[in-house]
Amino acid sequence: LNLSNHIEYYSKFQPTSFTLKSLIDFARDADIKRSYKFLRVELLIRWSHMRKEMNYLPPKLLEMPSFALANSWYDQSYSEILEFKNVDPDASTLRKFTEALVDIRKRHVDVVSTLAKAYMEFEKVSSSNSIEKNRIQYFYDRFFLNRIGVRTLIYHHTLLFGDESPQHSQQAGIIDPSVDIAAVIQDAYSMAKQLFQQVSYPVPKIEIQSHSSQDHSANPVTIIYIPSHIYHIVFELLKNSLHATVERYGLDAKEYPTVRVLIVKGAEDLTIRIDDRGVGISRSKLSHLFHYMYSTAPKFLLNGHEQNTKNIPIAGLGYGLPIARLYARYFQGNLSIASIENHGTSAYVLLQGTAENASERLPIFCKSRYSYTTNKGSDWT
Ligand code: W6P
Repeated sequence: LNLSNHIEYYSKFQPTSFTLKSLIDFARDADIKRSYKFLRVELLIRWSHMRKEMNYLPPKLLEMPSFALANSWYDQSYSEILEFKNVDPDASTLRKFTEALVDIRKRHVDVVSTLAKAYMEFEKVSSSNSIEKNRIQYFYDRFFLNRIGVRTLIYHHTLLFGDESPQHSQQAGIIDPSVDIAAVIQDAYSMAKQLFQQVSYPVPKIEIQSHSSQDHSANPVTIIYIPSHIYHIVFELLKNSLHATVERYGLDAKEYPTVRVLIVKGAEDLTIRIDDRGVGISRSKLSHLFHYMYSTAPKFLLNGHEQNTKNIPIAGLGYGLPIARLYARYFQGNLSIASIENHGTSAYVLLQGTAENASERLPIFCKSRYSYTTNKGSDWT
C-alpha cells in the first residue's frame, strides 16, 4: 500500500471551508453527483494535510501500536476513496460511494480513544520533554478538529443521500435551522443525571435562563447549528459542574447548590454560561484541563479519597474537555473556563449566531511552523 505520492499531490490543494449557510444551501440543492465529485477529492485533501503534519511528531509516538492502528484505518479509508478517482457517477457508483462513507464513519469511531492510548503508550516507553508535549498537543488539537470536519461532511452526505434519517424532520442533512438551545441542555442534563444515578451519585439541580436581543418574547432561543455538537459541548461541561458540586459537598449532603445556566443571544454570538458552586480549580491546574497529556489517565477525587474509576462511566471520558472546545471552535466559536478556587467555576461557550459567520476552522499543513521550534523552547524563564 503506497499512498505517499497521492498524499504529496493532494496536500498541495487547500481544503475548502464551508459555512453553516453554504452547508444548508448544499442540502437544499441535494445534488448527489456534485456532492460525490466534491467529496472524493476534499476528503483526500483534508487527510493528506494531516498525514504530512504527522511526520513532525516524535517518531516513537508514531511507532506505538495504537498509533499504527489508527493510521491503518486512515490508509484503508484513503485507498477506498481513491478508488473513485475518475469513476463516472452512475447510480451504482453513487450508491457504493455513499456506502463507503457509512463504513468509514464506523471504522473511525474510536480514533480519539485510540490516540489517547497511543499517547499513554508513548509516555510509558519514553517520558516526553516539553517540546514534544507541545508538539503533540498542537497536533492532536488540529488532528481532532480536522476529524470533526471530515465527519461532518461525511455525515451530511449520508443523511442527505443515504438510508439514515436525521433526528429532527426540519433538519437539512446534519444542520438544524432552529436548534432550541435550552432543550439541548435539558437533554444533556438528563443524560448526565442518568450516568450519575447509575453509580449512585447524587445529582444537583440545574436552572436555565435565556434572553435574546432580537426577540423579547417568551419563545425559546434558537440558532442554526448542528445539534449534536452543542449537545456534546454542554454535556461535558454539565458533567464537570455536577461532579465538582458533589465533590465539594460530599455524597450525602441534604442539598446541593444549583448549577445555573444562562443562554444569551446577541447580535453576533450566542453565549452559554454554566456556573457551578463546586470545588473550583486552582490557576495552576486550569490550563491542564485542555491538555491531552493530563487527561489521559482520569483520576477522580471525592472528599479526598481516590475512587475506583474503572467502571465509572463519568470518569472514562478523558478527552472530553479538549474535544468539547474543538467542537466550539470548529465553527469559529470558543470555550473558556474561569474559576475561583473554593468558590466555583464558570464555563463560557461562544457560538457564532449567524450561519454566514459560522465557517469551518480547518488546519492546513504548514512546514515552517515546525522548523523554528528549537531546543530552547521558551522565551521565558
Ligand atoms: C469544576 C471543574 C470544571 C471544569 C469544566 C466545567 C466546570 C467545572 N467545574 O470544578
